This record gives sequence, C-alpha cells and structure tokens, in this order.
Amino acid sequence: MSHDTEPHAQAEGGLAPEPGEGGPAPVPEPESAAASLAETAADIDELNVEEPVVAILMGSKSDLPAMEKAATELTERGIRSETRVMSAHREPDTVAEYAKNARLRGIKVIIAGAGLSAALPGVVAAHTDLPVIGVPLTSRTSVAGGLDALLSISQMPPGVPVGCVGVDNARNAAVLAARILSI
Ligand code: RP5
Repeated sequence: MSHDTEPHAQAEGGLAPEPGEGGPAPVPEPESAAASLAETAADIDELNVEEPVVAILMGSKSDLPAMEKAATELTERGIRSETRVMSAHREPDTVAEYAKNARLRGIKVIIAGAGLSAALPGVVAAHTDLPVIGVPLTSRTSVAGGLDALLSISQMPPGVPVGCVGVDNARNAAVLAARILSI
C-alpha cells in the first residue's frame, strides 16, 4: 500500500503562480461570473425560440387533411411544431435521416400518421429513442375502415414502442404530445 507523503507543490488555499508571473491568477468576481452565465443562458433561449419541439410526419400529401388537426391543436396550445411529408416505403433514407437527427435538432416528440400498411411510425421509432405517437389513417384503398393501419401501428415488436391513437384521430396525438411534454 502506498501513501502520498510528498509535500504538495501547490500552495495551500490557492493556485501556484505561473512561471514568470508575480502572483496568483485573478479569480473572477462571483457576481460577474453569475451575470455572464445568465447572459449565456439568455442567448441560448433566444437561439431556440423558434425551434419546433414536435414533429408531425405523414406518409403522403393525401394524409394532410387528417393530420393538419394535430398542427392546429398544437398551435392553439402554443407548442411549436413542424410538418413534413415522407414515406417509409417511398423515401426510406429520408425517413431514417430525419429520425436520427430529430433529437439533436431539439424535437421532443414525433407524431407520425400513415394509412394502409402504415410503416412510418414504426420506422421512425426504429431510428430514434424519442417518443413516437402513431396516427392510423383511412385512405382510398383502406381495408375495414383503417383497421389495416391501426394494426400496423399498434402491433410493434417488444422494445420498439409506438403510442397509437384512434383511426384518423390526429388531434388526440397532439393532446398526448402536450401531455408528454407536460405543457
Ligand atoms: C400511405 O399510403 C400514406 O400514408 C397514405 O395514407 C396511403 C396512400 O398514399 P397515396 O397513394 O395517397 O400517396 O403510405
């Protein structure tokens, strides 16, 4: 067992003077350090002020009439969102890239709506650990009034969860996003 018995080179209670300097480095006054921290925090808040915190994704432009209800609900609650159309089947790379970067961009919850086989919410959840809320949608060729999309979105494998709201109920997805954000 070894013990540190050597005398410490650094003077007790302060920094050792730099070679060539006459004394200890000046310590910033606590008040000016606090003011500078507050200024930095304010700068960061200012930078983030317009950034969206909820993403609203959908597989096709034809989903917009149903999905815009989520955007309306979020806006009414003062929650910033962005809306994007990207298909898990037609643009798989775009979806993967978007989902991977979402957290870094400040997104906190992702709402994803799709019809038919409705892979979009699940694919997004595969590429991010942000909460994903799926909205099963009806479309021209839906089976059983949207049951196809409902099962695709809700029947995720263990470990890759997607929250699922009712068919065409994008408004509820927005309300749930607000609750996840506790706003
Ligand atoms: C899904 O297929 C979309 O989410 C949409 O609900 C459905 C039909 O898409 P479009 O053929 O109208 O583009 O991928």
